[in-house]
Amino acid sequence: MAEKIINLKNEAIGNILEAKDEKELERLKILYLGRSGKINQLTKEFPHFSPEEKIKAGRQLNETKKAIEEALENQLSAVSNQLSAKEEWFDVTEPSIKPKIGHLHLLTEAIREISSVFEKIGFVRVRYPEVEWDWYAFEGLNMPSTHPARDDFESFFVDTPAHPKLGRMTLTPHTSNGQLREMERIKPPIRMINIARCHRPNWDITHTPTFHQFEGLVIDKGINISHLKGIFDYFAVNFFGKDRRTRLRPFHFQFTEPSFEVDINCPLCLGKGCRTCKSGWMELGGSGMVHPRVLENGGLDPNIYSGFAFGWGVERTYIMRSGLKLGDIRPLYESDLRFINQF
Ligand code: FA5
Repeated sequence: MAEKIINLKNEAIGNILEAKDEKELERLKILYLGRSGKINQLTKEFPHFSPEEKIKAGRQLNETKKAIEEALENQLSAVSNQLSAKEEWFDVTEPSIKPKIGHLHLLTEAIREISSVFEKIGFVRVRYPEVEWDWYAFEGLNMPSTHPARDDFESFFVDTPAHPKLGRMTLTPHTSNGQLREMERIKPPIRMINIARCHRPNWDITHTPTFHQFEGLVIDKGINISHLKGIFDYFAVNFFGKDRRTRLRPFHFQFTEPSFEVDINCPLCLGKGCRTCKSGWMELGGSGMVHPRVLENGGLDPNIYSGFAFGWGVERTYIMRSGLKLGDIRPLYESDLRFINQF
């Protein structure tokens, strides 16, 4: 009996390994393992065996059954792999489909370009908290809690307990918090460029609730308005183009004295006045000489040090660059690929 079983096993496995498709394997399964298959045929001989022979043959038949089942399973997966390999065959000489490659967002490019223009003349890019204490965003910048100038920087305050010295927390409405933070971090000479996200409850074609500003701060002995003007003209030429210039208009900020609005000449008429710009100039952002009280709040002696600061919108500055005609800044934050992929 033992020999018969071994022969059956060899025959079955040999046939299974030869099988080329699922249909043939199904036929072999019925032939060997089916109700009237060859294994069950052998069990018909059992009644003639002694109890010991029955146990021995039963065990051997079970092992054979298992081996045939395993062989069927392995051959089935080999056959289907071969079929799918055939289906996946491709011509390596065929021209390929160009993969879709992403690119940097317009604002990331703007931030990198602005940083690199300032870094070339020794400014250091820094980043400070965008959820900030009242002291750094307002109080320390000469805007006590009841001062009406705070209204210009409408803010999202955070509903957390106030710090005994630094006050409440707010989402930064401007990057000027970086002025005090930088004075705390290092002693002059200071040449900082702080680019960060700002938040104000605004929503129209030139205002979004989240936007970016870049804040420059220069502090040293003997810094005056001519340094401020020189840096602005350097930026105008290196970021906007060789014929671009800036001009200063008197303004008011609580944290700078004197304060200025900075304009840049129009790319079309270069300052003469045209239908697009009317006056020949377009507004860039705010600036001024750092207020002596702000220097003191930053731990510096205003009798020794002086400095200037400026804070401009990244979005506005970037779209003002000639060639980029964006009538509305809101799509910059709408993640619409039809818009983003144009740049
Ligand atoms: C300020 O925020 C001052 N901290 C700037 C400053 C810094 C003055 C240092 C003096 C010294 P202002 O509120 O004007 O200033 O904002 C500056 C620029 O931020 C604006 O010119 C504009 O380009 C941009 N901006 C302000 N609010 C928004 C907004 N909601 N959406 C998009 N850009 C905005």
